[in-house]
Amino acid sequence: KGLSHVCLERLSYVPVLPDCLRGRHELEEGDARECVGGHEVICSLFPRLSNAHGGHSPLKMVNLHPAAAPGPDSEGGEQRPLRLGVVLSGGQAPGGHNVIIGLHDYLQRWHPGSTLVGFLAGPRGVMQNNYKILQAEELDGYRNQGGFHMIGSGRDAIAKPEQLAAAEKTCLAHDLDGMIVIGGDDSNTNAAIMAEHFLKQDLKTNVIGVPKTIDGDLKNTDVNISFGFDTACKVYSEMIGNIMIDAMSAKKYYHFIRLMGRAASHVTLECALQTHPQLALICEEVAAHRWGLKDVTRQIADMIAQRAELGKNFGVVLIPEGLVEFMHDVSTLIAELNEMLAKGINPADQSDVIAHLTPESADLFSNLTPGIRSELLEERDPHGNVQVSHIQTEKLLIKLVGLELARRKASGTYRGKFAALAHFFGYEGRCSLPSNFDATYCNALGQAAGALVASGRTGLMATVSNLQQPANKWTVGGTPLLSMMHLERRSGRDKPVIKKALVEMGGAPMASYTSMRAIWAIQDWCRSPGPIQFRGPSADMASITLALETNEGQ
Ligand code: FBP
Repeated sequence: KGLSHVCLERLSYVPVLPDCLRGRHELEEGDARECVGGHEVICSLFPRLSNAHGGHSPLKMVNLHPAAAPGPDSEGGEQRPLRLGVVLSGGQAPGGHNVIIGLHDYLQRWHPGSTLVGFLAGPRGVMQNNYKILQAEELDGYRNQGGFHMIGSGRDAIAKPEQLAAAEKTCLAHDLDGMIVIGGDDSNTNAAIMAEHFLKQDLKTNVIGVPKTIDGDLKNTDVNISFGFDTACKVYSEMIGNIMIDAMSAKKYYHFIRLMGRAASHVTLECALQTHPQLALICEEVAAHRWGLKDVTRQIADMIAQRAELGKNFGVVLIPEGLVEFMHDVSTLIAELNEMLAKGINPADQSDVIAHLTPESADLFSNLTPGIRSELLEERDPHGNVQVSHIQTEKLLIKLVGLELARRKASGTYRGKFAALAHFFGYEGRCSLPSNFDATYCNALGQAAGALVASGRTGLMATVSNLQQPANKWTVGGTPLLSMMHLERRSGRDKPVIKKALVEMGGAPMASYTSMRAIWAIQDWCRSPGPIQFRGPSADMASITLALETNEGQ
Protein backbone atom coordinates (compact mmCIF):
# COMPACT_ATOMS: atom_id res chain seq x y z
CA LYS A 1 0.00 0.00 0.00
CA GLY A 2 1.66 3.18 -1.17
CA LEU A 3 5.17 1.74 -0.97
CA SER A 4 7.65 3.11 -3.50
CA HIS A 5 9.94 0.82 -5.47
CA VAL A 6 12.79 1.50 -3.06
CA CYS A 7 10.62 0.85 -0.01
CA LEU A 8 9.38 -2.40 -1.53
CA GLU A 9 12.90 -3.46 -2.27
CA ARG A 10 13.97 -2.67 1.31
CA LEU A 11 11.31 -5.05 2.66
CA SER A 12 13.45 -7.95 1.54
CA TYR A 13 16.75 -6.69 2.98
CA VAL A 14 17.95 -9.19 5.56
CA PRO A 15 20.11 -7.62 8.27
CA VAL A 16 23.12 -9.69 9.32
CA LEU A 17 22.76 -11.10 12.83
CA PRO A 18 25.75 -11.00 15.20
CA ASP A 19 27.24 -14.51 15.54
CA CYS A 20 26.48 -14.62 19.27
CA LEU A 21 22.74 -14.37 18.55
CA ARG A 22 22.65 -17.05 15.86
CA GLY A 23 22.65 -20.10 18.08
CA ARG A 24 21.98 -20.94 21.73
CA HIS A 25 23.35 -18.24 23.95
CA GLU A 26 23.56 -17.22 27.57
CA LEU A 27 24.42 -14.16 29.60
CA GLU A 28 27.31 -13.71 31.97
CA GLU A 29 27.93 -10.83 34.30
CA GLY A 30 30.73 -8.47 33.39
CA ASP A 31 32.27 -5.41 35.02
CA ALA A 32 30.58 -3.50 37.82
CA ARG A 33 29.52 0.07 37.05
CA GLU A 34 29.01 3.23 39.13
CA CYS A 35 26.65 6.11 38.34
CA VAL A 36 28.28 8.86 36.28
CA GLY A 37 27.73 11.27 39.18
CA GLY A 38 25.88 11.43 42.50
CA HIS A 39 26.29 7.65 42.97
CA GLU A 40 25.25 7.58 46.64
CA VAL A 41 22.20 9.79 46.16
CA ILE A 42 21.05 7.91 43.06
CA CYS A 43 21.47 4.51 44.73
CA SER A 44 19.40 5.75 47.68
CA LEU A 45 16.67 6.82 45.23
CA PHE A 46 16.76 3.43 43.45
CA PRO A 47 17.29 1.06 46.41
CA ARG A 48 16.17 -2.09 44.57
CA LEU A 49 17.94 -1.60 41.25
CA SER A 50 21.14 -0.67 43.09
CA ASN A 51 21.02 -3.77 45.29
CA ALA A 52 20.96 -7.44 44.39
CA HIS A 53 17.54 -8.36 42.95
CA GLY A 54 16.14 -11.51 41.42
CA GLY A 55 19.44 -13.32 42.05
CA HIS A 56 21.34 -10.80 39.85
CA SER A 57 24.15 -8.52 41.01
CA PRO A 58 23.47 -4.80 41.08
CA LEU A 59 25.01 -2.38 38.59
CA LYS A 60 26.85 -5.02 36.60
CA MET A 61 26.90 -5.11 32.87
CA VAL A 62 26.11 -8.40 31.18
CA ASN A 63 27.53 -9.99 28.03
CA LEU A 64 25.85 -12.49 25.78
CA HIS A 65 27.89 -15.40 24.50
CA PRO A 66 27.24 -18.76 22.85
CA ALA A 67 26.05 -21.47 25.25
CA ALA A 68 27.67 -24.88 25.11
CA ALA A 69 24.47 -26.76 25.87
CA PRO A 70 20.86 -25.89 26.64
CA GLY A 71 20.49 -24.89 30.27
CA PRO A 72 17.98 -23.05 32.45
CA ASP A 73 19.53 -19.66 31.66
CA SER A 74 20.36 -20.38 28.03
CA GLU A 75 18.09 -19.99 25.04
CA GLY A 76 17.18 -23.33 23.62
CA GLY A 77 16.79 -24.59 27.19
CA GLU A 78 13.44 -23.60 28.58
CA GLN A 79 11.43 -22.13 25.68
CA ARG A 80 8.53 -20.71 27.64
CA PRO A 81 6.29 -18.34 25.66
CA LEU A 82 6.67 -14.81 26.95
CA ARG A 83 4.36 -11.84 27.08
CA LEU A 84 6.20 -8.62 26.26
CA GLY A 85 5.17 -5.01 25.82
CA VAL A 86 7.01 -2.56 23.60
CA VAL A 87 6.76 1.23 23.42
CA LEU A 88 8.40 3.86 21.22
CA SER A 89 9.16 6.99 23.19
CA GLY A 90 10.21 10.50 22.13
CA GLY A 91 11.26 11.72 18.71
CA GLN A 92 11.31 9.46 15.67
CA ALA A 93 14.62 7.88 14.61
CA PRO A 94 15.22 5.71 11.54
CA GLY A 95 15.25 2.02 12.44
CA GLY A 96 12.65 1.93 15.23
CA HIS A 97 10.51 -0.59 13.39
CA ASN A 98 13.47 -2.91 13.04
CA VAL A 99 13.99 -2.93 16.83
CA ILE A 100 10.42 -4.18 17.25
CA ILE A 101 10.85 -6.67 14.41
CA GLY A 102 14.16 -7.92 15.87
CA LEU A 103 12.41 -8.41 19.20
CA HIS A 104 9.54 -10.23 17.52
CA ASP A 105 11.87 -12.47 15.50
CA TYR A 106 13.79 -13.32 18.66
CA LEU A 107 10.60 -14.35 20.43
CA GLN A 108 9.40 -16.40 17.46
CA ARG A 109 12.66 -18.26 17.31
CA TRP A 110 13.45 -18.84 20.97
CA HIS A 111 10.07 -18.51 22.68
CA PRO A 112 7.47 -19.59 20.13
CA GLY A 113 3.91 -18.75 21.05
CA SER A 114 4.96 -15.49 22.74
CA THR A 115 2.78 -12.38 22.63
CA LEU A 116 4.09 -8.94 21.69
CA VAL A 117 1.93 -6.02 22.81
CA GLY A 118 2.67 -2.73 21.02
CA PHE A 119 1.59 0.31 23.03
CA LEU A 120 0.20 3.09 20.87
CA ALA A 121 1.30 6.74 20.75
CA GLY A 122 4.17 6.33 23.21
CA PRO A 123 4.17 6.09 27.02
CA ARG A 124 0.62 7.45 27.11
CA GLY A 125 -0.44 4.17 25.47
CA VAL A 126 1.13 2.29 28.37
CA MET A 127 -0.65 4.42 30.96
CA GLN A 128 -4.00 4.25 29.15
CA ASN A 129 -3.62 0.62 28.07
CA ASN A 130 -4.01 1.62 24.45
CA TYR A 131 -2.39 -1.14 22.43
CA LYS A 132 -2.41 -3.59 19.58
CA ILE A 133 -1.06 -7.12 19.44
CA LEU A 134 1.78 -7.20 16.94
CA GLN A 135 1.63 -10.13 14.55
CA ALA A 136 4.08 -11.32 11.90
CA GLU A 137 1.86 -10.35 8.93
CA GLU A 138 1.73 -6.71 10.00
CA LEU A 139 5.36 -6.52 11.08
CA ASP A 140 6.59 -7.88 7.77
CA GLY A 141 5.24 -4.76 6.07
CA TYR A 142 7.55 -2.56 8.15
CA ARG A 143 10.86 -4.37 7.71
CA ASN A 144 13.67 -1.85 7.13
CA GLN A 145 11.18 0.99 6.73
CA GLY A 146 11.48 4.45 8.27
CA GLY A 147 9.08 6.06 10.71
CA PHE A 148 7.41 5.04 13.94
CA HIS A 149 3.91 4.93 12.47
CA MET A 150 3.31 1.22 13.09
CA ILE A 151 2.50 2.01 16.74
CA GLY A 152 3.37 5.73 16.98
CA SER A 153 5.36 7.54 19.63
CA GLY A 154 4.88 10.30 22.19
CA ARG A 155 6.74 12.43 24.70
CA ASP A 156 4.80 11.67 27.87
CA ALA A 157 6.79 10.77 30.95
CA ILE A 158 6.05 7.83 33.25
CA ALA A 159 7.59 9.05 36.48
CA LYS A 160 4.97 10.41 38.88
CA PRO A 161 3.23 8.00 41.32
CA GLU A 162 -0.09 8.09 39.47
CA GLN A 163 1.67 7.50 36.11
CA LEU A 164 3.62 4.56 37.54
CA ALA A 165 0.44 3.13 39.04
CA ALA A 166 -1.28 3.36 35.63
CA ALA A 167 1.66 1.60 33.92
CA GLU A 168 1.61 -1.09 36.62
CA LYS A 169 -2.10 -1.70 36.06
CA THR A 170 -1.50 -2.16 32.33
CA CYS A 171 1.36 -4.61 32.90
CA LEU A 172 -0.82 -6.62 35.28
CA ALA A 173 -3.71 -6.57 32.80
CA HIS A 174 -1.49 -8.11 30.11
CA ASP A 175 0.46 -10.28 32.55
CA LEU A 176 3.65 -8.90 31.01
CA ASP A 177 7.00 -10.57 31.58
CA GLY A 178 8.76 -7.55 30.19
CA MET A 179 8.43 -4.05 28.83
CA ILE A 180 10.87 -2.73 26.21
CA VAL A 181 11.24 1.05 26.18
CA ILE A 182 12.77 2.35 22.95
CA GLY A 183 13.83 5.90 23.72
CA GLY A 184 16.41 8.59 24.36
CA ASP A 185 18.01 9.71 27.61
CA ASP A 186 14.82 10.95 29.28
CA SER A 187 12.74 7.96 28.18
CA ASN A 188 15.39 5.59 29.49
CA THR A 189 15.52 7.54 32.76
CA ASN A 190 11.80 6.82 32.98
CA ALA A 191 12.49 3.16 32.13
CA ALA A 192 14.76 2.97 35.20
CA ILE A 193 12.06 4.61 37.36
CA MET A 194 9.54 2.04 36.07
CA ALA A 195 11.93 -0.86 36.67
CA GLU A 196 12.46 0.31 40.26
CA HIS A 197 8.73 0.75 40.81
CA PHE A 198 7.91 -2.71 39.43
CA LEU A 199 10.52 -4.32 41.70
CA LYS A 200 9.03 -2.47 44.65
CA GLN A 201 5.55 -3.70 43.76
CA ASP A 202 6.84 -7.25 43.27
CA LEU A 203 5.66 -7.17 39.66
CA LYS A 204 7.25 -9.74 37.36
CA THR A 205 7.54 -7.19 34.49
CA ASN A 206 11.20 -6.56 33.69
CA VAL A 207 12.07 -3.28 31.99
CA ILE A 208 14.74 -3.04 29.29
CA GLY A 209 15.73 0.13 27.45
CA VAL A 210 16.96 0.53 23.87
CA PRO A 211 19.14 3.55 22.90
CA LYS A 212 17.26 5.62 20.33
CA THR A 213 17.82 9.19 19.19
CA ILE A 214 19.09 10.90 16.08
CA ASP A 215 20.88 13.33 18.43
CA GLY A 216 23.68 10.82 19.09
CA ASP A 217 23.91 12.00 22.71
CA LEU A 218 22.94 8.71 24.33
CA LYS A 219 26.27 6.94 24.42
CA ASN A 220 28.98 5.92 26.85
CA THR A 221 31.64 3.23 27.22
CA ASP A 222 29.04 0.49 26.79
CA VAL A 223 26.68 2.17 24.29
CA ASN A 224 28.71 3.11 21.18
CA ILE A 225 25.94 5.08 19.48
CA SER A 226 22.18 5.54 19.56
CA PHE A 227 20.27 4.25 16.58
CA GLY A 228 19.02 6.75 14.00
CA PHE A 229 22.06 9.05 14.21
CA ASP A 230 23.77 7.41 11.25
CA THR A 231 20.79 7.72 8.92
CA ALA A 232 19.68 11.20 9.98
CA CYS A 233 23.21 12.58 9.51
CA LYS A 234 23.40 10.98 6.08
CA VAL A 235 20.11 12.62 5.05
CA TYR A 236 21.18 16.06 6.35
CA SER A 237 24.64 15.70 4.79
CA GLU A 238 23.12 14.94 1.42
CA MET A 239 21.04 18.14 1.61
CA ILE A 240 23.92 20.25 2.94
CA GLY A 241 26.18 18.95 0.17
CA ASN A 242 23.57 19.94 -2.41
CA ILE A 243 23.23 23.41 -0.91
CA MET A 244 26.99 23.88 -0.84
CA ILE A 245 27.19 23.14 -4.54
CA ASP A 246 24.31 25.52 -5.17
CA ALA A 247 26.10 28.22 -3.14
CA MET A 248 29.30 27.65 -5.10
CA SER A 249 27.38 27.81 -8.38
CA ALA A 250 25.29 30.92 -7.72
CA LYS A 251 27.96 32.69 -5.64
CA LYS A 252 25.44 35.04 -4.07
CA TYR A 253 24.14 33.54 -0.81
CA TYR A 254 25.30 32.51 2.60
CA HIS A 255 23.17 29.63 3.82
CA PHE A 256 22.68 29.43 7.58
CA ILE A 257 21.61 25.85 8.26
CA ARG A 258 20.39 24.87 11.71
CA LEU A 259 20.52 21.15 12.44
CA MET A 260 18.59 19.10 14.96
CA GLY A 261 20.35 17.41 17.81
CA ARG A 262 19.25 19.27 20.95
CA ALA A 263 22.04 20.20 23.37
CA ALA A 264 24.77 18.12 21.79
CA SER A 265 26.49 18.99 18.49
CA HIS A 266 27.17 15.42 17.34
CA VAL A 267 24.86 15.83 14.34
CA THR A 268 26.45 19.13 13.31
CA LEU A 269 29.97 17.78 13.75
CA GLU A 270 29.23 14.62 11.75
CA CYS A 271 27.62 16.68 8.96
CA ALA A 272 30.63 19.03 8.95
CA LEU A 273 32.98 16.07 8.57
CA GLN A 274 30.79 14.77 5.76
CA THR A 275 30.46 18.03 3.83
CA HIS A 276 33.29 20.50 4.77
CA PRO A 277 31.29 23.73 5.30
CA GLN A 278 32.86 27.18 5.69
CA LEU A 279 31.96 27.17 9.39
CA ALA A 280 30.31 24.78 11.81
CA LEU A 281 29.53 26.05 15.28
CA ILE A 282 29.96 23.44 17.99
CA CYS A 283 27.97 24.04 21.20
CA GLU A 284 30.49 22.35 23.43
CA GLU A 285 33.29 24.58 22.12
CA VAL A 286 31.14 27.66 22.62
CA ALA A 287 30.62 26.57 26.24
CA ALA A 288 34.29 25.68 26.78
CA HIS A 289 35.36 29.21 25.75
CA ARG A 290 32.40 30.88 27.48
CA TRP A 291 31.44 32.57 24.20
CA GLY A 292 28.34 34.73 24.26
CA LEU A 293 26.03 35.82 21.48
CA LYS A 294 28.37 38.67 20.47
CA ASP A 295 31.40 36.35 20.25
CA VAL A 296 29.54 33.90 18.03
CA THR A 297 28.28 36.73 15.81
CA ARG A 298 31.79 38.15 15.51
CA GLN A 299 33.21 34.75 14.54
CA ILE A 300 30.77 34.26 11.70
CA ALA A 301 31.31 37.85 10.53
CA ASP A 302 35.11 37.32 10.60
CA MET A 303 34.83 34.30 8.31
CA ILE A 304 32.52 36.17 5.92
CA ALA A 305 34.84 39.20 5.85
CA GLN A 306 37.85 36.98 5.21
CA ARG A 307 36.12 35.35 2.25
CA ALA A 308 34.98 38.72 0.95
CA GLU A 309 38.64 39.71 0.69
CA LEU A 310 39.04 36.74 -1.69
CA GLY A 311 36.03 37.90 -3.69
CA LYS A 312 33.77 35.17 -2.26
CA ASN A 313 30.40 36.26 -0.95
CA PHE A 314 28.87 32.85 -0.49
CA GLY A 315 29.17 29.85 1.77
CA VAL A 316 27.51 27.60 4.32
CA VAL A 317 27.34 27.94 8.11
CA LEU A 318 26.12 24.99 10.19
CA ILE A 319 24.40 25.78 13.50
CA PRO A 320 23.49 23.16 16.10
CA GLU A 321 19.94 23.70 17.33
CA GLY A 322 21.10 23.65 20.95
CA LEU A 323 23.41 26.65 20.46
CA VAL A 324 21.17 29.03 22.40
CA GLU A 325 21.61 26.94 25.53
CA PHE A 326 25.41 27.09 25.30
CA MET A 327 26.21 30.76 24.74
CA HIS A 328 26.92 31.75 28.33
CA ASP A 329 24.72 34.85 28.36
CA VAL A 330 21.77 33.09 26.70
CA SER A 331 22.17 29.99 28.89
CA THR A 332 22.09 32.15 32.04
CA LEU A 333 18.96 33.80 30.70
CA ILE A 334 17.35 30.39 30.01
CA ALA A 335 18.23 29.14 33.50
CA GLU A 336 16.61 32.24 35.02
CA LEU A 337 13.54 31.77 32.81
CA ASN A 338 13.31 28.09 33.81
CA GLU A 339 13.29 28.92 37.51
CA MET A 340 10.79 31.68 36.87
CA LEU A 341 8.43 29.47 34.85
CA ALA A 342 8.70 26.75 37.52
CA LYS A 343 7.51 29.37 40.04
CA GLY A 344 4.46 30.13 37.87
CA ILE A 345 5.33 33.60 36.47
CA ASN A 346 3.01 34.30 33.52
CA PRO A 347 5.15 34.12 30.33
CA ALA A 348 2.64 36.22 28.40
CA ASP A 349 3.43 39.22 30.61
CA GLN A 350 6.88 40.05 29.20
CA SER A 351 7.35 43.19 31.31
CA ASP A 352 6.83 41.08 34.46
CA VAL A 353 9.29 38.52 33.05
CA ILE A 354 11.89 41.26 32.48
CA ALA A 355 11.31 42.64 35.99
CA HIS A 356 12.23 39.24 37.47
CA LEU A 357 15.49 38.85 35.48
CA THR A 358 18.97 39.94 36.58
CA PRO A 359 20.03 43.21 34.85
CA GLU A 360 22.35 41.39 32.36
CA SER A 361 19.68 38.86 31.37
CA ALA A 362 17.01 41.55 31.21
CA ASP A 363 19.23 43.53 28.82
CA LEU A 364 19.87 40.51 26.59
CA PHE A 365 16.21 39.44 26.62
CA SER A 366 15.05 42.91 25.63
CA ASN A 367 17.45 42.96 22.68
CA LEU A 368 16.32 39.61 21.22
CA THR A 369 13.83 39.51 18.36
CA PRO A 370 10.20 39.17 19.52
CA GLY A 371 10.07 35.72 17.86
CA ILE A 372 13.05 34.38 19.82
CA ARG A 373 11.69 35.93 23.06
CA SER A 374 8.42 34.01 22.74
CA GLU A 375 10.23 30.84 21.70
CA LEU A 376 12.38 31.02 24.86
CA LEU A 377 9.25 31.38 26.95
CA GLU A 378 7.46 28.41 25.36
CA GLU A 379 6.32 25.66 27.63
CA ARG A 380 9.08 23.14 28.49
CA ASP A 381 8.59 19.55 27.29
CA PRO A 382 7.25 16.96 29.79
CA HIS A 383 10.85 16.25 30.87
CA GLY A 384 11.59 19.93 31.62
CA ASN A 385 13.70 20.67 28.50
CA VAL A 386 13.58 23.90 26.50
CA GLN A 387 12.17 22.97 23.06
CA VAL A 388 15.25 24.08 21.14
CA SER A 389 13.91 22.81 17.82
CA HIS A 390 11.38 25.68 17.96
CA ILE A 391 14.00 28.40 18.43
CA GLN A 392 15.03 29.93 15.12
CA THR A 393 18.65 30.71 16.00
CA GLU A 394 19.64 30.77 12.32
CA LYS A 395 17.38 33.78 11.73
CA LEU A 396 18.66 35.57 14.83
CA LEU A 397 22.26 35.02 13.71
CA ILE A 398 21.55 36.22 10.16
CA LYS A 399 20.12 39.41 11.64
CA LEU A 400 23.01 40.00 14.07
CA VAL A 401 25.70 39.11 11.51
CA GLY A 402 24.04 41.46 9.01
CA LEU A 403 24.19 44.30 11.57
CA GLU A 404 27.82 43.52 12.41
CA LEU A 405 28.83 43.48 8.72
CA ALA A 406 26.97 46.74 8.12
CA ARG A 407 28.92 48.28 11.02
CA ARG A 408 32.22 47.01 9.51
CA LYS A 409 31.24 48.31 6.09
CA ALA A 410 30.58 51.74 7.59
CA SER A 411 34.02 51.73 9.21
CA GLY A 412 35.64 50.54 5.95
CA THR A 413 36.80 47.10 7.21
CA TYR A 414 34.43 45.02 5.07
CA ARG A 415 33.69 45.46 1.40
CA GLY A 416 31.64 42.37 0.56
CA LYS A 417 27.94 41.72 -0.11
CA PHE A 418 25.90 39.80 2.41
CA ALA A 419 22.71 38.00 1.42
CA ALA A 420 21.67 35.08 3.58
CA LEU A 421 19.08 32.33 3.55
CA ALA A 422 17.90 30.36 6.58
CA HIS A 423 17.24 26.61 6.69
CA PHE A 424 16.35 24.15 9.40
CA PHE A 425 16.98 20.46 8.80
CA GLY A 426 15.41 18.27 11.43
CA TYR A 427 12.20 16.40 10.87
CA GLU A 428 13.15 15.39 7.32
CA GLY A 429 15.96 13.19 8.67
CA ARG A 430 14.08 11.37 11.41
CA CYS A 431 11.91 9.00 9.37
CA SER A 432 14.07 8.22 6.38
CA LEU A 433 14.52 4.61 5.30
CA PRO A 434 17.22 3.45 7.72
CA SER A 435 20.72 3.04 6.33
CA ASN A 436 22.10 -0.50 6.19
CA PHE A 437 23.95 0.30 9.40
CA ASP A 438 20.83 1.41 11.30
CA ALA A 439 18.66 -1.38 9.87
CA THR A 440 21.20 -3.98 11.01
CA TYR A 441 22.00 -2.30 14.33
CA CYS A 442 18.31 -1.94 15.22
CA ASN A 443 17.53 -5.54 14.39
CA ALA A 444 20.39 -6.64 16.67
CA LEU A 445 19.25 -4.26 19.44
CA GLY A 446 15.73 -5.72 19.31
CA GLN A 447 17.12 -9.23 19.56
CA ALA A 448 19.42 -8.16 22.39
CA ALA A 449 16.47 -6.68 24.30
CA GLY A 450 14.64 -10.00 23.83
CA ALA A 451 17.60 -11.96 25.21
CA LEU A 452 17.88 -9.68 28.26
CA VAL A 453 14.24 -9.77 29.21
CA ALA A 454 14.02 -13.52 28.56
CA SER A 455 16.81 -14.10 31.04
CA GLY A 456 14.95 -12.17 33.73
CA ARG A 457 17.09 -9.00 33.72
CA THR A 458 15.62 -5.62 34.52
CA GLY A 459 16.84 -2.02 34.59
CA LEU A 460 19.33 -2.58 31.76
CA MET A 461 19.85 -0.95 28.41
CA ALA A 462 20.40 -3.36 25.51
CA THR A 463 23.84 -2.88 23.97
CA VAL A 464 25.41 -3.93 20.69
CA SER A 465 29.10 -3.09 20.47
CA ASN A 466 32.25 -3.64 18.45
CA LEU A 467 30.45 -1.73 15.71
CA GLN A 468 33.59 -0.96 13.71
CA GLN A 469 33.70 -4.68 12.83
CA PRO A 470 31.45 -6.46 10.30
CA ALA A 471 27.99 -7.06 11.81
CA ASN A 472 28.51 -10.77 12.43
CA LYS A 473 31.34 -9.84 14.84
CA TRP A 474 29.26 -7.37 16.84
CA THR A 475 28.96 -8.16 20.54
CA VAL A 476 25.73 -8.06 22.51
CA GLY A 477 24.84 -7.40 26.12
CA GLY A 478 23.24 -5.00 28.55
CA THR A 479 24.37 -2.19 30.81
CA PRO A 480 22.65 -0.83 33.96
CA LEU A 481 20.51 2.23 33.29
CA LEU A 482 21.57 3.62 36.69
CA SER A 483 25.22 3.60 35.62
CA MET A 484 24.41 6.30 33.03
CA MET A 485 22.79 8.65 35.53
CA HIS A 486 23.85 11.79 37.33
CA LEU A 487 22.02 14.61 39.10
CA GLU A 488 20.79 17.47 36.95
CA ARG A 489 18.80 20.64 37.61
CA ARG A 490 15.41 20.31 35.90
CA SER A 491 12.35 22.50 36.43
CA GLY A 492 14.03 24.07 39.45
CA ARG A 493 15.00 20.74 41.15
CA ASP A 494 17.95 18.33 41.19
CA LYS A 495 16.80 15.15 39.43
CA PRO A 496 18.53 11.84 38.68
CA VAL A 497 18.65 11.60 34.89
CA ILE A 498 20.70 9.80 32.27
CA LYS A 499 23.59 12.08 31.39
CA LYS A 500 23.67 13.39 27.85
CA ALA A 501 26.94 12.62 26.09
CA LEU A 502 28.19 15.88 24.61
CA VAL A 503 30.91 16.30 21.99
CA GLU A 504 34.29 15.83 23.64
CA MET A 505 36.66 18.68 22.92
CA GLY A 506 39.63 16.28 23.03
CA GLY A 507 37.88 13.56 21.03
CA ALA A 508 38.89 12.37 17.57
CA PRO A 509 35.86 13.79 15.66
CA MET A 510 36.46 17.29 17.06
CA ALA A 511 40.22 17.01 16.42
CA SER A 512 39.49 16.00 12.86
CA TYR A 513 37.27 19.06 12.37
CA THR A 514 39.61 21.57 14.05
CA SER A 515 42.54 20.36 11.96
CA MET A 516 40.68 21.28 8.76
CA ARG A 517 38.33 24.16 9.53
CA ALA A 518 40.70 27.03 8.69
CA ILE A 519 41.12 25.56 5.21
CA TRP A 520 37.42 24.81 4.70
CA ALA A 521 36.64 28.41 5.73
CA ILE A 522 38.44 29.91 2.76
CA GLN A 523 38.75 27.11 0.21
CA ASP A 524 35.65 25.61 -1.36
CA TRP A 525 36.36 22.00 -0.62
CA CYS A 526 32.71 21.13 -0.64
CA ARG A 527 32.09 17.42 -0.26
CA SER A 528 28.70 16.23 -1.45
CA PRO A 529 27.99 12.76 -0.01
CA GLY A 530 24.91 12.13 -2.18
CA PRO A 531 21.91 10.05 -1.11
CA ILE A 532 22.06 7.04 1.21
CA GLN A 533 23.21 3.98 -0.70
CA PHE A 534 21.74 0.56 0.01
CA ARG A 535 24.05 -1.35 -2.33
CA GLY A 536 27.59 -1.00 -3.54
CA PRO A 537 30.88 -0.18 -1.86
CA SER A 538 29.64 2.72 0.31
CA ALA A 539 26.39 1.08 1.44
CA ASP A 540 27.71 -0.35 4.68
CA MET A 541 29.82 2.62 5.76
CA ALA A 542 28.77 3.93 9.16
CA SER A 543 29.17 7.53 10.34
CA ILE A 544 32.59 9.17 10.38
CA THR A 545 32.07 9.97 14.08
CA LEU A 546 31.59 6.30 14.97
CA ALA A 547 34.61 5.25 12.92
CA LEU A 548 36.82 7.91 14.55
CA GLU A 549 35.55 7.22 18.07
CA THR A 550 35.80 3.46 17.88
CA ASN A 551 39.23 3.51 16.27
CA GLU A 552 40.36 5.95 18.93
CA GLY A 553 39.36 3.44 21.59
CA GLN A 554 41.61 0.71 20.17
P1 FBP B 1 14.60 12.40 21.15
O1 FBP B 1 15.65 12.95 22.07
O2 FBP B 1 13.35 12.05 21.83
O3 FBP B 1 15.14 11.28 20.31
O4 FBP B 1 14.20 13.55 20.11
C1 FBP B 1 15.14 14.07 19.24
C2 FBP B 1 14.67 15.31 18.54
O5 FBP B 1 14.60 15.04 17.16
C3 FBP B 1 15.57 16.50 18.82
O6 FBP B 1 16.69 16.52 17.97
C4 FBP B 1 14.63 17.66 18.65
O7 FBP B 1 15.03 18.78 19.38
C5 FBP B 1 13.34 17.12 19.17
O8 FBP B 1 13.38 15.74 18.95
C6 FBP B 1 12.13 17.71 18.53
O9 FBP B 1 11.01 17.29 19.21
P2 FBP B 1 9.53 17.26 18.65
O10 FBP B 1 9.45 16.07 17.74
O11 FBP B 1 8.71 17.04 19.88
O12 FBP B 1 9.28 18.53 17.94
